[in-house]
Amino acid sequence: MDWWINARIATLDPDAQHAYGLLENHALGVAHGNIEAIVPMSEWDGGASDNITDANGRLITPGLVDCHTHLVYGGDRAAEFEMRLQGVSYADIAKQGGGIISTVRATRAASEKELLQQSEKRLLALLREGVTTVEIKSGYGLDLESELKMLHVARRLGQRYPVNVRTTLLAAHALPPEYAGRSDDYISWICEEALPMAHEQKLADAVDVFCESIAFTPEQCRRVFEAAQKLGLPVKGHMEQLTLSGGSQLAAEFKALSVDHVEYLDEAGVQAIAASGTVATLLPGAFYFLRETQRPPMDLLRKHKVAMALATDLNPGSCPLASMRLMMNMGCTFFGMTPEETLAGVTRHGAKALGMQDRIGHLAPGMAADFIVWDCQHPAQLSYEFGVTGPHQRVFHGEIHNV
Ligand code: DI6
Ligand code: FE
Repeated sequence: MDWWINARIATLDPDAQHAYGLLENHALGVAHGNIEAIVPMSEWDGGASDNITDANGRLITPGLVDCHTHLVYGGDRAAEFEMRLQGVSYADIAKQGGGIISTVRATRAASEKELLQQSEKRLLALLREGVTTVEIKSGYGLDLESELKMLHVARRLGQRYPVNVRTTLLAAHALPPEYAGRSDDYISWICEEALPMAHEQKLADAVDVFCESIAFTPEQCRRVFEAAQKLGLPVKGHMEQLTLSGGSQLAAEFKALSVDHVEYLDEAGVQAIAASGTVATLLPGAFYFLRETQRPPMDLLRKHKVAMALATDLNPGSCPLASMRLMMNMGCTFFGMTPEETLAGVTRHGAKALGMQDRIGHLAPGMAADFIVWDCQHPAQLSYEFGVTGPHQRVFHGEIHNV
């Protein structure tokens, strides 16, 4: 067994009594990529082991989980950023054929190799900050070849780097120009062709929709969810980001893994997702970057005990910010989360939002040995500081992989 000794361990164990599941002066034992033991130093008897790492009082947490990204895309939207700064809204840019569709053009034009090269720098930025699991969506291809190309790049990133990659088909992200005025036909194409093909090629672990006034209606999203359900794929949705559409109740009906953004979510929606065990994924980076003012209903989410994940939404239009640490800080400053809520959001609840809570997201015997030894001691430092305290060691499946 390999050991990390003299550590402060924020286990994030759901059954723990202490804040953060914090254990002082403990040792963590790893074998075959899994956590085998977590014991107080006073009971540790592993001195004869080959591999002993002295954490010297440093903090260990689960590896970070970014459960919502669009990090595979072509091009960038810096010019659009300049327009928005001059007062043109995100929704207006989308209506004028810019926004998501301009990234679709760049993504379609990129070869698989180019897409991989452009995307890996964003992935690496996340990994360097302690991410060990990341979700990656399609949704900038919007035709069969390009959607599958995006998912294929996501899978290749997972093979090339020490990170778990979960892929999500988000063909229902925007209406491609070929289908202008025929959005129901586009939804039929998703249900009858894109989804079955992505599933057949084992390229999609889940299915997502953009349920919004500038994207697809709840009725259209229902059709996508029904098609996903038939194939046994879990669903999730971009819900109530810019307006209240009732998409969260729909998602709850389908036992969605998560509803994401949820700034405009009302109490009926909160109750629905609480009952279905659906995670609310908060994305403060998009809220900040779009200069939104409506915050998610934090008190209602807490009152109904909804698990809150926290993620980057990393994408070229509404959050080109590849930093979970920045999101943790923004979760506190913009949404009023506590540092304990943000840490749970990027670990245990992020894992739940991916349906991976039995393997990752907290530290306990039997869980995957994906964890970070931080250059700090107090877990609140992870939300408080940005660009100061980084990972001292990044451990993936029991092996040190500093990237
Ligand atoms: N909501 C978002 O915030 C991103 N996608 C979505 O459905 C934005 C995507 C983009 O602007 O490129
Ligand atoms: Fe998103």
